[in-house]
Amino acid sequence: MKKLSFFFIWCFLFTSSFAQKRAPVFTNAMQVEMRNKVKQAVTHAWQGYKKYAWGFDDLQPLTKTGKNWYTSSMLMTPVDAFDTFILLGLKEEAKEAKNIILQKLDFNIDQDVQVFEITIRLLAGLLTAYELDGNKKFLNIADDLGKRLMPCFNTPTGMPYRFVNLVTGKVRDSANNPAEIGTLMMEFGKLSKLTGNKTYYRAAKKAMMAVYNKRSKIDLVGEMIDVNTGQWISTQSHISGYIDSYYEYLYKSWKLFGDKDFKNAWDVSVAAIKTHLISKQNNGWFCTHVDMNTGKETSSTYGALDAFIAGLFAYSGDIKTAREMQRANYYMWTKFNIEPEEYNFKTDSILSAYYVLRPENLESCFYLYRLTKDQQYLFMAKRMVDDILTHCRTDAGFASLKNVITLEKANSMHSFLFAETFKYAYLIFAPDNVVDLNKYVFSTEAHPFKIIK
Ligand code: DMJ
Repeated sequence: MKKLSFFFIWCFLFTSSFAQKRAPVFTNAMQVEMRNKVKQAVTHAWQGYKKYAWGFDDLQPLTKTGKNWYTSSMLMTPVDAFDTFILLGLKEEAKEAKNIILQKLDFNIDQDVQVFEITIRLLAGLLTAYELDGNKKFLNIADDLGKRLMPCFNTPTGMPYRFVNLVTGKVRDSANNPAEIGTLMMEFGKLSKLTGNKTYYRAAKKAMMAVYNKRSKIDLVGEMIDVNTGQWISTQSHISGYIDSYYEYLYKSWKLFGDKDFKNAWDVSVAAIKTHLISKQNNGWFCTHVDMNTGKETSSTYGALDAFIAGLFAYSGDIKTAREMQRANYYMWTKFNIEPEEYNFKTDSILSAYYVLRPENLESCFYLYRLTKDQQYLFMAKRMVDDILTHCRTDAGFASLKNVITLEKANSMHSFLFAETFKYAYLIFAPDNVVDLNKYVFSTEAHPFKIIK
């Protein structure tokens, strides 16, 4: 009898420890639940925008007021949000956004605007709106905006000024950076493909290749360049803000347009990133900051913006590097309540404690899950989405955080919450065909652009 009960206890312990080791499964039901949660969050944020900020660029979720970037509104939130509503099947919200865009959006505004931000949010949003909805008015507004932005390229190097006046064409700020110079290619290129006006593609490509041609002997670019002289103003090199989406668009422009010049530039650049910027740590692989000429480390800074790089590695086929970098991204997220804007990965401490509802960490999870189907990325994404919904929600929408440790909220809700953060949060848990990566390339603001053969 004793022997028998010992046998049963042994069987129980063996099977339960075996069960513990089995990887947890992210079921279909869990995916449906996550999709619904994200949809509810989107409608909650849109209700807040409609109630307190209708017609403005952005909602300020704490004061419950609207805010414009410049002297009058360019409808940042409706334009950035429209394609997310379509992809999530939010028909009523899509109709409301479409109506206000087509009735009110007018770029005949006498003010200097930041070329990069207007391009990635508005030009991209309008182009995708046209491709997904089919209404030609979206394309006409995009074309009008494109023409108003074009004077920015009138420099000896072809690299654009940072600001242009939408009425007079007056330009200013000749100190620009690779991200703001290179992250025009998909939008201006797409505009050319849709309108037949090749000048957009040519101008954006000339600008992007001008940055690439100014790379150092070790194939890195700096952080700031004079667009008139072509001289580097800052030789800091990294994949953080000011450079990040330049690299993103080298690869994505190749995917979207099939132009081999972009592929060659990407291949050279990514090899340099791997040699000089990747820093292998116990918590994953981070990207560091170095001098573009010597490759010598200047600061071990990483942050919320940098997190896009894991997704870009995955998308470009280097899954091993992508996995290691996402391990670092997730560590950075879970070490605190939510990832901080800037983080020193060698001292394991925060440099800038705010969080502005950025998407990049989720974006990388999205690419890794799509391309590996490894469920650990669904669990990672669930944790991040739940954290955002828990810590950033207000009764008017969602707020940025002043500090990821204290969780004190800040009075801003960027339009990229709709365009990117919510979109990737939803798509990770959605079937692949909602956006087929063989047919679309996401812009840096997560607007899906159709690949034209
Ligand atoms: C977005 O506006 C774009 O992704 C841009 O390239 C940099 N990051 C913000 C969101 O964090």
